[in-house]
Amino acid sequence: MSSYIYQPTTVTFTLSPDEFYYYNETRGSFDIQAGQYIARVGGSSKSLPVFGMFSLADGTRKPDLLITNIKMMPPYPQRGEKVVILATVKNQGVDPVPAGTPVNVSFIVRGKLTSWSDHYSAGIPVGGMALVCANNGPSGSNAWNADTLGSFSVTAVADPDGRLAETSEANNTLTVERRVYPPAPKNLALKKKVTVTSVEAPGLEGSNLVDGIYTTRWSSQFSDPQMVTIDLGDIYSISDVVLYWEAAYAKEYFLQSSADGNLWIEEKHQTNGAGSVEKIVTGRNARYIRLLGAQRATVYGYSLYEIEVHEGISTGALQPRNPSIVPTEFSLAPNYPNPFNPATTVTVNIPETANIVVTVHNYLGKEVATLLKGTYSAGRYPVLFDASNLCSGVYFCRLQVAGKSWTRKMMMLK
Ligand SMILES: [Ca+2]
Ligand SMILES: [Ca+2]
Repeated sequence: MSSYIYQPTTVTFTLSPDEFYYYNETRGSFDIQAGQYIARVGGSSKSLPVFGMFSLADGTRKPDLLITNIKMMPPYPQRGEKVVILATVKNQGVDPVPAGTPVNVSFIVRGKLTSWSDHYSAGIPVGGMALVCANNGPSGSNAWNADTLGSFSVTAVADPDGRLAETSEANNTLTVERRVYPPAPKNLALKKKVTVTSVEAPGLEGSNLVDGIYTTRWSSQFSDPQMVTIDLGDIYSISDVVLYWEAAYAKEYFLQSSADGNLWIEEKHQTNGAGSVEKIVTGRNARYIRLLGAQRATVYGYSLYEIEVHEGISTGALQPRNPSIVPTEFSLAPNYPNPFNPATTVTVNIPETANIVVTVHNYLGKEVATLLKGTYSAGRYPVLFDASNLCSGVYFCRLQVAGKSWTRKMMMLK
């Protein structure tokens, strides 16, 4: 005869609702049946000698609101745009939100209450979802003004004042990161006055260069030289000029700009043009843009679908800020913000009228942007460096005046 020593051991089982759910066809939801349950434990499924009993009682059926996503209109806002925020609210509880019961949502941008929705009362069935749109805000507007470039946090809170009894009140908040994008550069040439030296045939007039339609074109007579002049109507800060060539492009041309139509500055002398789309960065204040075709690439004329002249991303016609404050020396003020993503402002201090160049270089010394180029009067010039298309890393901003230069280190972190 052998003897056994029994040593008591406590085993704990945690049962979650997942172990009890069944699909209730009548209600169309996953339910848990109230009543008595037995839990059995043993060495195998045929031998479960240890058991315990417990019962589940019916609780109050409640809805459970959960914010599943935050959306914005427009979805990719540009700086300066009005943004309306929306939330998708799911009822993952076991009781519907009946029609007539408001489903309120507050929207918080960078920690500040921006707008809210208090007009949705169409009800949400069990397992259903509602798209709830901000309809009001602290200033009486339902829109948030996208005033700063870069990423920002936006939080939506369902039922913020706790009107609705839910199975969980702790899951009513969702925070996501969204982004404000730099505005698309404005095409200053659109519908402006164009003069051309010749037209190949009716229907190919110079006005086709600035009609905003990329299938209509200007074509010159089949001879060199030919010229296009665009009058922007006023002096603007110009970041670049884009040429959309047809098959009959220029092998050699000069692109020039002028503030008064008399003194012309050469922006580019192309000697080996390949047609297609060419972008010429200018970074200058000008009223007139002139394209002088010197040598055609084909036996045909000069033919372009469109010429775009993009406004400088700075502040239109660049003027010194606070003209009464005149700096005492040339300098680059620390950029703000730093580190930045994706844009930062550099202030250029100019004590007297001078010919200056402000460029940005990567850590290999390669120039990646021209921020200012030309003659500027005394003042402080804040200029925006937009690095949306560049990668993270160290950049150097460089100011050059009369053979001297000043450099400032900047850090972009994406
Ligand atoms: Ca909830
Ligand atoms: Ca066109």
